[in-house]
Amino acid sequence: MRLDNHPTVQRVRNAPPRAKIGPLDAKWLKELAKKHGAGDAGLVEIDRPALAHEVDEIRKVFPQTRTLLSVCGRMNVEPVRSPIRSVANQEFHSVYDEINEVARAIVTELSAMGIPACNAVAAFPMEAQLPARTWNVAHKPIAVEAGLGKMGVHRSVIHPVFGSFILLDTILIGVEADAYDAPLDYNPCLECKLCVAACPVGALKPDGAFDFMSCFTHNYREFLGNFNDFVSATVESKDMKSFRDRFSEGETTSMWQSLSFKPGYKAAYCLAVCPAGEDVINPFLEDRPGYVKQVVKPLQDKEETLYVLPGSDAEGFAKSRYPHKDVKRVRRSYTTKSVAAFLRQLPLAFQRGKAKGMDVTYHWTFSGSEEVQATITISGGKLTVLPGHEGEPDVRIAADSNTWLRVLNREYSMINAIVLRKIRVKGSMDLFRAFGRCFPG
Ligand code: B12
Ligand code: SF4
Repeated sequence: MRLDNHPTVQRVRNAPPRAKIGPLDAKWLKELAKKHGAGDAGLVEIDRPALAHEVDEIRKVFPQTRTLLSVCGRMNVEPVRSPIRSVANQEFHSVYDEINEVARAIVTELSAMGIPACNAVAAFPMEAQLPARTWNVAHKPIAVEAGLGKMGVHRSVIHPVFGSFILLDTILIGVEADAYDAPLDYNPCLECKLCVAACPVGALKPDGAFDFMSCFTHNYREFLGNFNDFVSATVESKDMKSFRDRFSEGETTSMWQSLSFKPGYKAAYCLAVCPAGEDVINPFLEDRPGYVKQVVKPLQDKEETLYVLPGSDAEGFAKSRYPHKDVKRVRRSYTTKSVAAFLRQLPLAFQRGKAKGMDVTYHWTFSGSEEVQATITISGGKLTVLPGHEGEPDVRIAADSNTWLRVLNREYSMINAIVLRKIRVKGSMDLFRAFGRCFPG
């Protein structure tokens, strides 16, 4: 049959022509979001310069995107603050489900009106196999541009009224709107640093720096990559005793609970203790020591297991700051698949406590299957990774890329690689070892 003769084609062609859609009424769009249950909503145009670095990722989800509708779901404060974390986790997961439903309802209504729209996922993203990052749409920078809040010291977005007790989602719309929102002109974060005081593994630093690896190792013990540690313990253990050294009976049961129901965050104390936001701040303003005693202390006093990488900043921090908590060493849970990934992961794994006093430039030259040059500088507690060779190095490292990856992934010994000259270090071996200490596990 010719396309022109197909009944669907004939019916659609004979229907009255559809009116051209857009630009959409911004006020109406935000009210639509609230009607479907969003706590708040804001709009950003796709070509906002502050989001330029995100556009390619957003377009992978929905290429026609013209407008970003940022929405938040509101969490109840007290459950998030409960020292019993299953209670807090239930609140997180319920609101993730809720905000996904809200986004879906908005998309359904827009689609029915002929407005193309697509909801990006709100809960932990399911793209774990992507090489660079596991999420496409980064909700935080969009929410900031949409005026929904600003990032606080704890690096989550704080809403001016609801405070830190929000979860985010974004609806990608294929039509322009007639007005867009601007970022807030102040930051609701009070800089009280209670989030820093509450984090059990010291992942948040007073100057706003964030130790991704320490948060990921502890808080996400039963998520994503850390599940690989459970699998490797199962495969590698020669008997039940050696398995239980790595996973106690309680931990195995807890892993089962995470897999059967929804994964349990081990902490999220940074959000729990945050007093910011007009609806939240009163108890903090009225009696600050009383607030700390009631909200922060129970989380600090809680007896629990803290998961750390051997030799990490978190290990030293947790042992000295929380002697009453059990500090358990666990293994790094992911493998590094390429030299490019190694260089990308360095800032996430960097332990600045281990870099104290260092002022060193390393020139790396990888050969073999990946030919890459990089300059890595560790100075003033900061790490910089640049492509190519820049400046004068203190240490030169030349490595066969496959061998380097096998050493990183604990499949081959560093000493063998050096003896067989597959890895060559020119300069101080002490400085080379100091480099390794900055990336434990
Ligand atoms: C990656 C991620 C994480 C990572 C990194 C955290 C981070 N600060 O970005 C980990 C796993 C540690 C994490 C933890 C948590 N997260 Co989270 N997370 C995300 C995710 C998927 C993307 C974050 C993002 O856009 N970062 C980009 C920039 C803006 O963030 P940044 O802080 O400047 O930079 C960090 C990241 O870029 C990260 N990074 C850079 N490259 C790479 C590569 C990889 C592979 C990874 C994993 C990370 C990473 O390292 C940087 C330094 O920390 C979003 C969901 C989404 N699709 O947007 C949720 C999200 C940010 N998380 C959220 C929440 C609630 C949490 C937790 C409280 C979970 C919990 N219940 O314990 C903790 C809080 C930790 C903290 N203090 O930040 C909420 C925040 C809501 C809000 N009010 O802002 C979001 C928006 C999810 C949602 N739909 O609501 N999260
Ligand atoms: S706890 Fe205090 S410092 Fe931390 S994000 Fe909230 S207001 Fe800012």
